[in-house]
Parts: sequence; structure tokens; C-alpha cells
Amino acid sequence: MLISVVSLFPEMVSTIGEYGVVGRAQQRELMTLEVENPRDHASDAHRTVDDRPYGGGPGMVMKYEPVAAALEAAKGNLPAGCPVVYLSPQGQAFDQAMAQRFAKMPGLVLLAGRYEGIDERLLESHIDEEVSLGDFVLSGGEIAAMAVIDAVVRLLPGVLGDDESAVQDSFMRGLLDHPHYTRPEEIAGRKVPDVLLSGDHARIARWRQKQALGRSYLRRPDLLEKLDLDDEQQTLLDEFLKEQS
Ligand code: 4FM
Repeated sequence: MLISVVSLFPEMVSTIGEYGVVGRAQQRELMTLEVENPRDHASDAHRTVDDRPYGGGPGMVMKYEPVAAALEAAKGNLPAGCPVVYLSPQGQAFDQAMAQRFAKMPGLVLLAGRYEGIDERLLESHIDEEVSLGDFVLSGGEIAAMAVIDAVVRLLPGVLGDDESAVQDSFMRGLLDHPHYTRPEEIAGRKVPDVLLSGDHARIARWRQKQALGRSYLRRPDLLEKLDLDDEQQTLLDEFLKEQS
């Protein structure tokens, strides 16, 4: 997969390709990360990329021309039909299903804005999707773009080993993860649940599923509402709630 990010801070974005899972994916050429700087596409001597907003008010707006030129350069290196995504709080909510959809694409263009926003006409002419990580305001789209890259790249075939892939299973099924424990067996009177020391793999799997269902019910009922629990899952959730009280 070829991912191209348009950003005024290219070195900030390229660091995502130097560490951890995404770094390994890039080294193994399962993913290539490119960054295009609108400043390199500005036509004036000062290389201007921003200007004052029509109608007045505080802050600056990213100019149409250099951003459009950078997006076209970014698209030029990708197969036709790859989505161009703008990260902003006004976008559709990003989730695991969207990450899976992007992971099926041969390429992806991500526009990371700065200042108060981009000229609205860019959205009409160059952007396929506006996507938000959540209801909060960042200083720019770079960190949001990096989060999208991380979530997408870990889904690409061959990027994760078998152990790491298994860890994704819970959220892929639309549930929160179960609790995790490692040595020592007791910390200041807090003991690891007995079932995890039993060696009974079927019982452990059942306990983990129950915890995942129970935590999802208590913390994120919106996630559970989207699911159609089977009889086994409903029984586990009922047991969890009974054990709670
Ligand atoms: C976006 C700053 C565009 C400046 C931002 C511009 C955000 C979010 C976010 C800040 N992105 N989810 N929440 N971006 O806050 O995705 Cl021009």
C-alpha cells in the first residue's frame, strides 16, 4: 500500500514510518509512506501557504492553490481511484470498520491541515471523504493522519505476526478487550484471577469473552447495541452482571 500525506510538517509525519509496527511494515515494503509539502508548491517568492479569512476574524486559512498542487502531486504517485481523505473534527467518525475499508485500498492520500482550516473549495474539488478521530480539537491534522496510518497499516496482510493478530480479535468483533495480567501473581494484595492460572484453555477463553462483554456493556453500551449477541454471549453477559451484584 502507498500512503501519501500532504502536510506542512513532513518530518513530523514521516517519523510514524520509523517506529514499531508501521516502521517494520515500511522496512519490509508492505507499505510506502510519502509526504508532500504544500510549501514546495507555492508559486510566490515567499512560498506563501496561508492567507487571512474572507469575512474577517482571527487566524489564517490554508490557500487553495498550494494545497491543490500538493494533493495532485500526491495522487500522481498512486493508482487511480484511491480516496483523498481530509482529517478534521467536522468529518465522519473514524472507527475500525473504516480502517478495514481503507486497508483494502491500493493507496490512500491524507490531507493534514494547519491554521483555522483549508479553503472550503478544496473540499468540493479535491477531497473524497472528511474524517474525524473524535470530538476534540488538535492543532493540526498530522497526529490524526498518523493515527489513521497506524490503524490501517496494522491491518495489511503480513504486517502483524500471529500473536499480535490475535490481540486485534476482540475489537474486530466490535467489543472492548478483556483484562490482561502478567507476573507477579500478587501485587499489594491484588491477585490474578484464579481462572487464568488454571491451565484450562476453554475456561480461560470463556472468562475473557465474559469480561469483554461485561466491560463493553458497562463502559460502551453503544458498542453492544450495534451487535446481535448469540445465545452463548447473552448467557455470559447475564453471568457477568449477576457476578457484579
Ligand atoms: C484540522 C486543525 C484541520 C487544522 C485540525 C486544520 C482532528 C480530529 C482535528 C485539527 N482531525 N480528528 N479531531 N484536526 O482536530 O481529525 Cl486546517
